Amino acid sequence: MSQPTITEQLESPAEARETGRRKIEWARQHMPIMNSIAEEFGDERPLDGEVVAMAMHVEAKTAVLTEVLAEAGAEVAITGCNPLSTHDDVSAALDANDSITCYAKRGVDDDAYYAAIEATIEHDPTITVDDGGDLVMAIHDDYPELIDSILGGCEETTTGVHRLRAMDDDGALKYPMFAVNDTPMKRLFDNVHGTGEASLSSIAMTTNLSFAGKNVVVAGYGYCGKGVAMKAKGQNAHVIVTEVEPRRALEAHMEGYEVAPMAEAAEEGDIFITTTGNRDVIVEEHFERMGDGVVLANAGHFNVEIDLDALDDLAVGRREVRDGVEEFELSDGRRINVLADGRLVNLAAPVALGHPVEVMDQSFGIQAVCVRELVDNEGSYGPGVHEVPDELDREVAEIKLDAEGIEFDALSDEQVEYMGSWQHGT
Ligand code: RBV
Repeated sequence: MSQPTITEQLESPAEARETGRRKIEWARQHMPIMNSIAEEFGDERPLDGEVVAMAMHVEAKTAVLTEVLAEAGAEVAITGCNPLSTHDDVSAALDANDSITCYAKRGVDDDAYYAAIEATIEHDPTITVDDGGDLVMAIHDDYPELIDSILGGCEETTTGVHRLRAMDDDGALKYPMFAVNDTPMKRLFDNVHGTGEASLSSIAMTTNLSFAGKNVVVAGYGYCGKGVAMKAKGQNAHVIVTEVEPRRALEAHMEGYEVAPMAEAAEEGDIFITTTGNRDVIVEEHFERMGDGVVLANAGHFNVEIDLDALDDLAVGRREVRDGVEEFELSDGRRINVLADGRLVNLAAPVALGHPVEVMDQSFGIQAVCVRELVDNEGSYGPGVHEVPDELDREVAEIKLDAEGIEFDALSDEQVEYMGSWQHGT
């Protein structure tokens, strides 16, 4: 069975290509890190002869990463990492690039989603770039014969790194994977500011409702939850944080948020945003306590945080009240609104654009230098999850500071000596 590319699936691919190309050009104009890396890659062609398979959110910024890898000499096969985050026009523009084959299409069912992942694997990748881990998992489950010729891969997101570490602990991860998510350049910016801004803007655009004066419940106070809470506070909401980890609960408290169990927060909240990466965060007992008209959105990678099956069982009626908003009516007349089918609202709502260009420039800068690192050091990273070498993260930070025209200090020799010694006291 051969999986059709996006071009083969669209009625007017030429038109789509044109709008997609405009979106990519806009993003690229605002991605100084990717442009700097592209210049180096274009000269040195570090990926000549490599085949990169990617499963990521196929939209304009991701397209820039994809094209930069192609400009470095790679053949690239790409598909989506979520059925609702693909922009078909961008997908078509990418597919028109001679070095790139793109299978991503918005709104596909599970079978078509996984068939597209398999189609990228059929290109016999030597490198994989994943967001969430579905690609790496499919290779281990269904194409183990390819593992020997794979140099390694990179994982973009918290949930994917979590899955990989569990796999590694079981001895099941058979090639090296860089935890791109865990770098300072990624998670202090993309996870905090990117998730915060994009989740709130997607919710605002999808509902046309204000945050001001609302009780916003943020489930989880990891990097993503921190960002969502901070931005919601900045929009004049009263923020209630729910946590299961005592230090994080305390941190949220010390940062000025109300902290409460979900069972209590359920009664207070107007808007709920889940960011935990875990399942069953908002379940039946919480739906039972919520007020009329609440809005539920998820910003975690998978759609497991809000128990939609339980909500469906409770509901006497269900209808789409706005594009991207489904209203569940309960027997006592209360209405609970769920955004984007409980999928990550920052990317999967119909109006969502993903995280802002600037933060994705950073994340994808790390992706690009990690791919280069795998090729430059072929064979020196063993199977398993690897931290990204800190000098790569610093390299990307310095490119960004340079592009922003920001100068910063350097340690003197005496300071370096001082920091490296233990003899200095009072
Ligand atoms: N993310 N990608 C985008 N391409 O617009 N926006 C967010 C985009 C990534 C982000 O890095 C996060 O870790 C991951 O999506 C969650 O799937």
